[in-house]
Amino acid sequence: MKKGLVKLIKTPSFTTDGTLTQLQSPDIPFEIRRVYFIQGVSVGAVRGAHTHKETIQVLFCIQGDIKIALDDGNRKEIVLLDKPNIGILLEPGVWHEMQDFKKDTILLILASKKHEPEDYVRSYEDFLNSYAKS
Ligand code: T46
Repeated sequence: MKKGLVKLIKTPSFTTDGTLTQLQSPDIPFEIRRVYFIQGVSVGAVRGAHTHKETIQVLFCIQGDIKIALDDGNRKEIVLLDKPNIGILLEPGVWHEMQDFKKDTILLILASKKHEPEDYVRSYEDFLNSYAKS
C-alpha cells in the first residue's frame, strides 16, 4: 500500500456530556508557535492553494467536515477530515487546498512557526520547480 502524503494524527478525546479533545505533545510533534482557526467560509469555497517553505502544521476539523486536497508534485490525494480528534500533519513541500467547506465547518490549525508571508509559495509553477516534496 502506498504511503499517504500526510500522516494522520489521532488525539485522545473524552465523551461524557459533550466531548473534550486533548491536543498536546508528543501527539503534536513540534513546538506550537501559533494557533489559528477558520470558520464562516462560504459553502463550497476553496481556500489555501499554496505550500510552505518551512512551517509544519497540524489541521483538525473540529466541527463539520472539509476535504483537503494534497499534492507533493508527484502524487495527488484528497483527505476528508470529519472527526474532531483526527487531524493531519502537513509538512513543507506539500501543496494544499481546503475544499468543500460546509456551513458549520471550523478548521483548527496548529503551526510550528509564527505567521510569515515569505514562508508561503503561492505559485504552483514555483512549487513544482523548487519546493515540491517528492
Ligand atoms: C494554511 C491553510 C491551512 C495572518 O495574518 N496570520 C495567520 O496566522 C494566518 C494563517 C493568516 N493571516 C492573514 C493573511 C491573509 O491576509 O489572514 C489572511 C488569510 O490568509 P490565507 O489567505 O493565507 O488563508 P488560507 O485559508 O488560504 O490559508 C490558511 C493559512 O494561511 C495557511 O498557512 O496552510 O490555512
